[in-house]
Amino acid sequence: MRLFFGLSLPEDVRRAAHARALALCEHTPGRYVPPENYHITLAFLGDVPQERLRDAQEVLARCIRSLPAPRMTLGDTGYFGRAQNAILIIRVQAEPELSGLHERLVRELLAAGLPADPGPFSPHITLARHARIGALPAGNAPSFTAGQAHVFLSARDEDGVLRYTPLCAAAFAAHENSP
Ligand code: 3AM
Repeated sequence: MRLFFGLSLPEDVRRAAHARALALCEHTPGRYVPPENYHITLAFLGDVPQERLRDAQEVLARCIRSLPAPRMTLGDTGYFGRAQNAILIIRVQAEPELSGLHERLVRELLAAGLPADPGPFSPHITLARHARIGALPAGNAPSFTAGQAHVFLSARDEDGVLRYTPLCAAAFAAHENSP
């Protein structure tokens, strides 16, 4: 199974990201991602035997349970790759602790004998693939706090569309001021 660790988005942030995608698609054609797939990748594992899913989940839970939930802000719209065939993204501004978390996840995955792509780490939300970049207007820039992290399964559905399914969740440490 093809796995990665990621943060799911609060519903209002998912809506803000989708509104940006809708505003962009006229000038930047591409293969737009279903909004249910929006997430922030923390670490990419790749192919993992099913019997090791629990070990992966334990690495995630161990690495985040003593961390306060990270604060983030939706940043500029941008892209990876070539402007004619790009991955269209929203950059996510986060505290440096998020890069530290990525590095720790990679270290602990490798120590557990699980695969991990070492990076580089660049927090983002993917809006479209195979995009031809045109005007990139600014959009809403809400700040938000991550809720939970998940082990996601990446698999194509029967129509060949890539779907990301959260398999298990892990919680950040409760904040002192939280209810
Ligand atoms: O949908 P996005 O792009 O946000 O970018 C990849 C994708 O997130 C990311 O993991 C998610 C699921 O594929 N990723 C990071 N390193 C990767 C790699 N080596 C990778 N995906 C594939 N191969």
